[in-house]
Amino acid sequence: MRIGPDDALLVIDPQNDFCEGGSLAVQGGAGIMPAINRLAERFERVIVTQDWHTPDQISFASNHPGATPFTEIEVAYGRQMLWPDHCIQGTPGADFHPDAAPAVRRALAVIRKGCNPAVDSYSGFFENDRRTPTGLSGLLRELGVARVFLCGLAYDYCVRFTAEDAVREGFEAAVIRDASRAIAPQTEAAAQSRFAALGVVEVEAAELLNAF
Ligand code: VGL
Ligand code: ZN
Repeated sequence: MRIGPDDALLVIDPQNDFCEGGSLAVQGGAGIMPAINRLAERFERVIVTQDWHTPDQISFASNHPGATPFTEIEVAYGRQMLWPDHCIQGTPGADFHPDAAPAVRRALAVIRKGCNPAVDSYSGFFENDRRTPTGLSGLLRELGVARVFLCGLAYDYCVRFTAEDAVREGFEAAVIRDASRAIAPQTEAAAQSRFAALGVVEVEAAELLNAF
């Protein structure tokens, strides 16, 4: 494997709310930032996504009286997991984690997602209706990117759905396993089998750093 100008690093949601002390903390979340920074330093093209919700976001359990986080409901576009309030626009929880600052500084673009209160968005490409684009596909295509390497939070949600949509949009996709962390073991296993089925390769950061 060789990394070149038609490769891009996608850093998914390296935000305070997904790290220790945040409202939707992923175990070991902050711990992946040093690896992400090392990778970002080497890639010519770095793009960061940012979960960016309004307080009335449909996927917040708090907006459904009597509902609890981590249960599912039926919405207009299908089943939707309910979450604790997180990554609310302009709050410290939505800010990038300070340990991710070097990678964020390198980014040529920040793609914000989940801004529509009526539709959640895991993927950096499409909202959870799987139809409304964020513009990321067009950006990558115009830059001549053919392959994307994904890392960040969380492996089993936003990294997973971004990787799936990358393949659907005609990009090659690889997930950097040790530069991502999952919310739960069950959905982590589900993501792994989807990756295997779709041809999304799983790589290690050290392997990639040797490929420049
Ligand atoms: C995410 C759940 C809700 C993620 C975002 O970044 O994986 N997960 N919003
Ligand atoms: Zn979210």
